[in-house]
Order: sequence, then structure tokens, then C-alpha cells
Amino acid sequence: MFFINPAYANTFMPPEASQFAGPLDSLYSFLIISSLIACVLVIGGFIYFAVKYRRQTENDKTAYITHNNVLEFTWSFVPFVIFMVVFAWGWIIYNDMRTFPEDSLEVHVVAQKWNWSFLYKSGKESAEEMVVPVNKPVKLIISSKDVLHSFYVPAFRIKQDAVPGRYTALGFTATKKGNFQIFCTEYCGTGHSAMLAKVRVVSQEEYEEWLRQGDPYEGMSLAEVGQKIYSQRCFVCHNTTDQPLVGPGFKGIWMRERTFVKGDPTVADENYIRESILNPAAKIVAGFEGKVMTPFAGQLDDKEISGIIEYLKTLK
Ligand code: HEC
Ligand SMILES: [Cu+2]
Repeated sequence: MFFINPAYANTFMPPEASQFAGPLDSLYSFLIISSLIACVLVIGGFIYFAVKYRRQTENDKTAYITHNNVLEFTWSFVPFVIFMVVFAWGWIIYNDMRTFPEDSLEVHVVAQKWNWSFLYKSGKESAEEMVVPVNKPVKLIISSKDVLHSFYVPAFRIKQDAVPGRYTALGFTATKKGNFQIFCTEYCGTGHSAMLAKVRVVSQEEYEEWLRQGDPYEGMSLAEVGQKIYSQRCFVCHNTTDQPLVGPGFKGIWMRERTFVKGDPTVADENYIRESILNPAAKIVAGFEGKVMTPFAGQLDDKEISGIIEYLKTLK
């Protein structure tokens, strides 16, 4: 899950892996170089004049300063042209980013504290990684279940807020095969820095093959399924000790009596755990007032929930 691309370590910029990366990097280089030239001209001129016209004797008088139309026009007009070039250049790239080709492959991206999940039209859902074919336009439809998050793939040079209660969109065409890091780039709480995932760019055939692979838990026992989900989606808030993290620690939770902020105590059986996952607000564990767990309703199916229950049973 914590995945490091060695290319980040030795280059100034992340790898260029989408159609936007090249044009954006050129614009960025232009900005840096023109800023550098402007900086040298202004600071250099400043130092040169300060030395050349420094006060040399007690009787030095400030010269009467007139003005020079040509010079003043030039130093206003040249920056104006540079600004307009940057504006037009930026606008062209931005417009490109906001235009989604008709035949785009659509993937729903759901952000939640603190993980990303990806939903495909075929019904396939994936938690750790988003798989897309190379050289195929992709349109991401992004939403959030709780707070503001932001979907960011540095290698693709794309970034978009995930806003609760509304859909936002982001398009790209991956131009290189490989694994690329996804970050959340909106500070969203304790687990923000662990809100990672990756994009895996593969050939069209590999992509179709991946879509066909039905059961991501093939050959795993229910408890193993639960452990896998735990390590993808729960570990940011729960640990396997009896100490709380953001939420209660899971050790020994099975069949223990739970007390709540409101209502009667219950033992932690199947029904309680299921409800705690799908509708956590129904019973807030005593001592966790005001701490919210984002519901997983619609995110985990029955097999996955049973898996979690079996896994919790093993944490004695
Ligand atoms: C954003 C943080 C967060 C994430 C992610 C999270 N939880 Fe929670 N969880 C909490 C908090 C806070 C509580 C305590 C408040 C409450 O009872 O709703 C809690 C309570 C629970 C409880 C009741 C615990 C008890 O001691 O009675 C269970 C069971 C649970 N979570 C399961 C899960 C599972 C399974 C996952 C992963 C699929 C998960 N949680 C992901 C924050 C989180
Ligand atoms: Cu986030």
C-alpha cells in the first residue's frame, strides 16, 4: 500500500505519464525561466544603479528625475505580453483538461476518511488501486462521503477536489504503463497522509483481463478477507490492540459488552458489528462522543462484512 516510485527520488519533476504532463511542464519551465530573467534584470539593475549613482560627496544633490516614454512603455508592455502568453497558454491546457472525449472510460472515485475506492461500470470495485488502459481517455467522476478530499496524481499532473454532496470530474489519458502514486492533497484529518492509492496503467488486454477477474478474494478464508479489508480501510482509525486510535482498538472486541453515549449496552455480536460498519452513528461507543466514523454502507458487500466479523473474532 505504501508504494514508492524510484523515479521520484532522482528527478526534479515526477515522471511524465499523461498527455498533460509534457505541456504543463513546458509552461512551468517557461514561468520559471521568465521569472528568473525578470528577477536578474530587476535585482541586477537595482544593484547596478545603487552602486553607480551612490552618494559620493557631502555636496552631492539628487538629480532632477525626468521620464522616458519609450523606456516606460517597453518595461510595461513586455511584461504584459509575457503575462498574456502565460494566460493563453494556461487557458489552452486548462480547456483541454476540462474537455472530456465522448468515448472516455468512466470510473467513479469515492473518497472517504481515509481511503479511495474505484467503481467501474461493470460493477467491479477496487480499493487499493485504480487500473486503466494506456492511451485511452479516462473520465473520473469524483465524490466524497464525508469531508473535502482532493484526488491528486503527480505523474499525470492532475488534481481535483472531492466534495461531499456533489460530483466533480477529472480527465486524463495515461501515456505510460506502470504504477503511479495517488495522494489526497486536501488536509482531511488524522489519517490524511495515509490516504494513498495507486494507478496501474496496463495494456487494453490486461485491463479487460483485470475487469473479468471476478473475486478479488479468491482462495482466501473469511478471516483473511476481513484482515485484508482491515489493512486497506480500517487501520487508519482502528488498531489491533486494546488501545484506541481514532476509534476503539479491536483487540478482544468480540462478544465484549459495549456501552454507548446513548441507549442500552449491547454485546459486540455479528449484528452489532455489522451495524457499526454500515451505520456507525446508530450507537456511538462511550468515550467517542463527537468522533465520527464514515459509514461503509454501499461500500462493503455481505462477504466482506462477514469477513470483518470473522477477522475480529480472531483478535483475542
Ligand atoms: C475515519 C475513522 C474510521 C474508519 C476509517 C473506521 N472507523 Fe470504525 N469507528 C471509528 C470511530 C470514531 C468509532 C467510535 C464511534 C462509534 O461508535 O461510531 C468507531 C467504531 C467502530 C466499531 C465499534 C467498536 C466498538 O468498540 O464497539 C466497529 C466494529 C468499527 N468501528 C468497525 C470498523 C471497520 C470494520 C472499519 C473498516 C471497514 C472501520 N471501522 C473504519 C472510526 C473509524
Ligand atoms: Cu483526504
